[in-house]
Amino acid sequence: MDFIVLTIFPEMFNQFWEHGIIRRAISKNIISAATIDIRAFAQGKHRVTDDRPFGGGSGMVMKPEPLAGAIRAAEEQAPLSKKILLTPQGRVFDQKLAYELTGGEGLILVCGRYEGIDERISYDYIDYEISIGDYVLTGGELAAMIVIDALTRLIPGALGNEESAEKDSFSNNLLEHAHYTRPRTFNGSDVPGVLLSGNHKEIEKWRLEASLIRTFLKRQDLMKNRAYSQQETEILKKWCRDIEKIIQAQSSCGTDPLSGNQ
Ligand code: 4F9
Repeated sequence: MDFIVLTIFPEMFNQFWEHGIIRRAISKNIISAATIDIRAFAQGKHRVTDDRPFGGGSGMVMKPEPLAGAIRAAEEQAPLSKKILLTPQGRVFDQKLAYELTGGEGLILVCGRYEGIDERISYDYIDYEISIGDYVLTGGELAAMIVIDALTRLIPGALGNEESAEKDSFSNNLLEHAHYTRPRTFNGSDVPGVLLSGNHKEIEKWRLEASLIRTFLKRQDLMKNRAYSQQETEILKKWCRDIEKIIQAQSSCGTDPLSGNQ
């Protein structure tokens, strides 16, 4: 997959391309990474890329001509890539959108600065607008890195055999179970015994239950529109029965603080 980032701060990406899984994916030709300096397409001695907004008001707007020049140069390098603008007004990025975007040849990611870019660029050149969340950044660069990072690790071969994107949080709309490594006891806490048992079936069952519990406690919103396997349904039903038993035990003891007849 080919990534081309259009920015007035290309140096921001130098470190990003040079570390961890992104670096390895580039060296294995699983992705290609390039930046285009929008300023290189600006005119005049000072190569100005921003200007005051028509209609007045505070803040500056990115001029259309340098952006159009940079986008055309990117299109020549990667004619099949989709052109994405990082903006708080876009579709909110999530794992589902990450999967969808890995289906394409590549992305041209346009990073705005200042108050935004001239509307005619969005209208004439941009295929999709993407937001990484409901907050305002000082520019699209960090958002572009987040999108590239999340996509790269989904491309087959980017993660080693040891790692897997299938088990990630969100890949099945559940959060991941807890992880432990050596030592067996740390700060007085032991690793759950089942993980030391060598019983793979029991370990898988524990992990599934741990995922369900975490998602229920931390992100119930993820659970609402999800289809459950038979094994998952059985786990949820068992919780119901266990909770029911706790409630019944307490009401038969007459200790229910709400019953008023203790
Ligand atoms: C981009 C915010 C994507 C959230 C771009 C200022 C942005 C952003 N998601 N904020 N420029």
